[in-house]
Amino acid sequence: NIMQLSDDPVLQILPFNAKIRFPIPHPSDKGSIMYRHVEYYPGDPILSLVETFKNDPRPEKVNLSIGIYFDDEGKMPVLESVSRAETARAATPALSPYLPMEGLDTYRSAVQHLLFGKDNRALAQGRIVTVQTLGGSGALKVGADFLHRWFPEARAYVSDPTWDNHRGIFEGAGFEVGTYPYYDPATVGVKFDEMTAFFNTLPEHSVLILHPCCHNPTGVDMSEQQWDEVLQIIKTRKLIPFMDIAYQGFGGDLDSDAYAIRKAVEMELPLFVSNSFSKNLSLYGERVGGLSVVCPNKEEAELVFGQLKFTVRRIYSSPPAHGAYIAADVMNSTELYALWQNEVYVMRDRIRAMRQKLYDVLTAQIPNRDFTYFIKQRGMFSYTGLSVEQVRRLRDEFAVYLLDSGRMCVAGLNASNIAYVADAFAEVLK
Ligand code: KET
Repeated sequence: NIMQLSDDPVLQILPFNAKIRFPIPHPSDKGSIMYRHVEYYPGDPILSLVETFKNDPRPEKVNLSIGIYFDDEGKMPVLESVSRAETARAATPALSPYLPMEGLDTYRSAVQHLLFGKDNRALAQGRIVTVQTLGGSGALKVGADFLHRWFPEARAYVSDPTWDNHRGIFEGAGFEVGTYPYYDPATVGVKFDEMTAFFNTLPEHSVLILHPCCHNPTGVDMSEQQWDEVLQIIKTRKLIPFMDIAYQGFGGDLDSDAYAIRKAVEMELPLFVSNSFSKNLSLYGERVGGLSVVCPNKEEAELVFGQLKFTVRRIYSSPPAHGAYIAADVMNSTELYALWQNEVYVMRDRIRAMRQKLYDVLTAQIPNRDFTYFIKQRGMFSYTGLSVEQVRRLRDEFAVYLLDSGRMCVAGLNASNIAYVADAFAEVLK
């Protein structure tokens, strides 16, 4: 319906997994013929909701939509570690030459240490290559372009459900994208047997997009034993694991959140890793990310590295410098690194505390319902199990914003709004 698309901002928000069918009717008819064939873009389900939230005049409104960490005052924090690095840098005005296609050296090695561990053998063997990218999204794009170019027959598979843009980026790179079974609403766990059975049907070189920690949107992660089993199947069937880690440090700790990555390297898998510092350095707008590829040997690593640079050259030539300098300064200083690590754990612990609070209030109000999943889920997100109708009621009646899928960004809760949100939840759940 044309009027609905243009008039009601809430109706523009599509369900999380909505398939958009083209052609979508144009929202207006102004008589132009030039761009008549251009398909209407109804907006992104996450980013559009943020806009709707901004325009909501109700003072009690609560944003639990986008994956951004807010502190207990409801503000996006400037980390002390980051601010010290910024101050030090600002003291010496610097030129801003182009970075090389692959990005800043000191940044790339810092990424490798954080993901794989400083003393990883594969690093010493020179078979892991890393390029700096425009956030985690840029890493996914460069990796997807590379894979589609060199494995043109391969299909890509994302978890059901996943972060919507996984599909978007891989389809944009020319992939046919399927889903693999993952989330089980009945147990609020992983459909492990179904998932592994599915992986066992896939042809060689199928690309699996995996969340090594803090699964988005469900908050449901695999155990280490489950990872071991999955990685063994991946190895046996010669699949290509592509691990997207955007929340390192928000689940367990910085090392344990990299368990699946390090285990895959130990098992000599041909691994792709996209990482993002948007959340754990609170540097969203700087676009600081990386793509790492673990290769069987140094010779192949050099071939891959060359093609990654070429891929970057053909998209945006070279990455932005500032955020990479800041991230490198934090990671490469013993003092700032220790400070940063602690700041990440403060964010993680605050999210955990909010989970606990929500659980406590809801359990007190609706004692016959099991809310333990709120405390078991990990990272920034919780799949609340709320229906689209309940989510819409939260938005319309209480100005509490979740994604239509029922995904809540737990980091949007704080001491001032938790009681209000919990009451609103209880109200729509009753
Ligand atoms: N991977 C995952 C799993 C992810 O959740 C995000 C962002 C990204 C990559 C992108 O990272 P970046 O470094 O910003 O390019 N997710 C949140 C924000 C968004 O949708 O863009 C979100 O899910 O709300």
